[in-house]
Amino acid sequence: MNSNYYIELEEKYGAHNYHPLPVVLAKGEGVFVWDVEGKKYFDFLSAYSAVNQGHCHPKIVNAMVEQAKVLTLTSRAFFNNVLGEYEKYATEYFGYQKLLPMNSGAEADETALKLVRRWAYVKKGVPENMAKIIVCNDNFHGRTISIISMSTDPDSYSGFGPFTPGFEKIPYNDIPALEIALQDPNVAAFLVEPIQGEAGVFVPEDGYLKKAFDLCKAKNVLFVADEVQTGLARTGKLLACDHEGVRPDVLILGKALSGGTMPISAVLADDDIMLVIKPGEHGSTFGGNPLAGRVAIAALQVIKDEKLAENAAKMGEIFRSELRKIKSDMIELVRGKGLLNAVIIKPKNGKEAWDVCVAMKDNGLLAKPTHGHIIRFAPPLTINETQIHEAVAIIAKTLAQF
Ligand code: IF1
Repeated sequence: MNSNYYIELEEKYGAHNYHPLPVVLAKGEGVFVWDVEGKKYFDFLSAYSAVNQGHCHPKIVNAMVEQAKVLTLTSRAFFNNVLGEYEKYATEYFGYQKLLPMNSGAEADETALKLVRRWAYVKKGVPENMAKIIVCNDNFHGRTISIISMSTDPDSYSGFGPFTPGFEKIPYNDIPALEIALQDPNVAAFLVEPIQGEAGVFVPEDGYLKKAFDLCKAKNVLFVADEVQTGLARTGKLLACDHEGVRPDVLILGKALSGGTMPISAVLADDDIMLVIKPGEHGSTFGGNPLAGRVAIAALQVIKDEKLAENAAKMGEIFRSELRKIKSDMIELVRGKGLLNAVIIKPKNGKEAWDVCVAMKDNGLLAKPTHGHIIRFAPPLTINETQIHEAVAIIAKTLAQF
């Protein structure tokens, strides 16, 4: 069967909630994917940063296969012999006392919203149902009703009201605006992406996260970092917050926590925060299942063993400097950190980012535009220097075609 067969199946039987690039993938290995016709591509999206360890990493897949033969799911009605080991491994790995296991990134963000509200009532003395959470304009934290209630992107929220109250929106990368918002005594937390991914890899000015963290501490407000996309070595450090030495009070992880094999997410915090949620007050059928536990341990081990953060930092520098050498009037700006990068495309003769992505696909590299004119480039963190140069050559060749 060829690509059109599969595209038509999805058109006919699937919800139309995406507009994918016209390519049908059948195989992934490391930094490469192959379509049903056997054509090979560089994957420069990495499933939005869920495949940091490379497609189908053998150590992660083996951990999954072995555990899948023994026990995949117990629910939390019973204990199992994996969850505690995973919780110990991951809390020591990131330096927190407790971990609450969930599945999707959105579920982890929702969990964090509940956690900080409960903490505000129990520990800060905020009056019941009055807790506020400060968020940034152009944020992306997921697609659930409460999360889109925080969104300033009409594509995310319009037509899905009514919305969850209690969110204060301020400009990203704007310390004075945060200072003003923190005057409200009912603020429970400040929820922020260390780098705004969907907004187009918006890197805040140096020191923003540290200043924001210090302001929050001065007002007894929790600093919550959504590292679902920026975490797990993507930006050249284990966490993007590490670039500024900030230790979030609440850390949200997802995506590459499973190496792209299955949905695994987590919220980490210390006892004085995490223990405000009592038995039976929050949960999930699959949250903390034994299969996820073994897979997450393997996925985290690979990040350390293969020094993916160091590689992301090094390869990212080379990638950005090589991109900036490309002579093309369609490249307006190159920005990013580690291997989370974006190119702002200046439309030319009616051609824009989408057309560039389709042409790059034809030349063997997959990337996706975000918000019309920005192309995000985020390969698996296992990429090597030769592959970076090959990829840049494809990008340059493609832009020269316009
Ligand atoms: C889509 C991009 C979008 C996230 C951050 C939580 C979540 C995400 C910082 C929710 C998810 C995904 C969702 C996917 C496209 C992609 C994405 F930024 F990564 F490119 F949309 F903004 N926090 N991001 O980035 O995690 O529930 O999806 O597991 O919805 O189209 P999830």
